Amino acid sequence: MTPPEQVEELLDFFKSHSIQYRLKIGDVQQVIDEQRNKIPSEMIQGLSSKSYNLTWDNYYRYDDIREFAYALSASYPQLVTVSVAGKSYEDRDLILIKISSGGSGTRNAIFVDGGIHACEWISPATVTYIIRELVENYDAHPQYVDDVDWFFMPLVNPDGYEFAHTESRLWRKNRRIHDETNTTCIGTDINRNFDYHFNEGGSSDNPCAPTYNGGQPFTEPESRALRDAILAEANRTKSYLTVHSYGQHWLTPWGWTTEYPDDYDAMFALASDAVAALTAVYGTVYDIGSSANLLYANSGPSDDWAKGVAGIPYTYTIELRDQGPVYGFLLPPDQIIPSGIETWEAFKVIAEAVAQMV
Ligand code: 0X9
Ligand code: ZN
Repeated sequence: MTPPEQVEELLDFFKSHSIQYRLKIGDVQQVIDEQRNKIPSEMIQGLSSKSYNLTWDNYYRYDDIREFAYALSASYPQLVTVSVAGKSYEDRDLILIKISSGGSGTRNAIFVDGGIHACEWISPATVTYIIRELVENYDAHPQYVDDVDWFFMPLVNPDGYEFAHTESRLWRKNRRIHDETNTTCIGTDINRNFDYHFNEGGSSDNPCAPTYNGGQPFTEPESRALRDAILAEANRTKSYLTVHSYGQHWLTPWGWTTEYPDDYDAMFALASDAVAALTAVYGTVYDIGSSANLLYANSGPSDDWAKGVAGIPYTYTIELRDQGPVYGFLLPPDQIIPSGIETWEAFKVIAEAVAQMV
């Protein structure tokens, strides 16, 4: 991005250095402003509930997401248990939602998280949509809850998320201050802070960088809380789905090497089935591949750790809508419900497969 008064200088620089360029968004602020106070679409009818504010026609704040969790557990105490997995740096509760209809902890489990990156607002919006579908529409498809247990951390990085709402829309990291004497460079990329091939490329040890890895593994309260929540159920968790945006990629580990995991074929086959179900709804295309091969090298993300250390076999990073180049992280809120509807189809496929696993 460049401020208007520097556009001419930037273009001159490109031209004098023979650098090719292309305009993606002419006025980023205009796109951000347009997305405030969107008029509710007709699609939300039947989605809104009196006991919480979320309607999936707009991006909601941390407090609304937390209240949604507690409202569901109050309305459906047989299905939903809410706990606090830890505290964020700024002391917000990290909400963990368990959905289970019984089985005394013997059923196979799926662990889902959202909102690791603060600017990827479609992630917690889609994850909460899926939670709502499992719980409020339980009667329509009880098997997705009766055959597996679900664990959701819908907003891993609430401090960054709130900062993206109030101060800086494209903020990515958490909000930890590393050095009281340097408060211009703060925050760690939670998705570079996990202890598996830590700092082996595609992460930064510069606190000013958007991919700052924290200097050491698990320096961040949010990554520690996510780690501990995953480990608590790891022996029966068959799939870990970490929901990000954007790009429409269904990614497998690894990020630190272009080598494939030993069981890549099985991971690819299940991903293909999930993506086929997703695409069947609106034709939204996803590509499938390992992170380092499809995207770029990066190390210390939660999915590599969940597979490499926690031993969860079907571990995916899901990069939701869109493909860019226009909206990217600024996905218009009228795409939340379509994203929820199509992603739910993919999650059903994962749940059916997990239910069968031994
Ligand atoms: O770079 C990331 O952390 C993820 N992309 S994002 O645009 N949401 O920031 C991709 C992480 C992919 N996972 C692995 N490399 N294992
Ligand atoms: Zn992300």
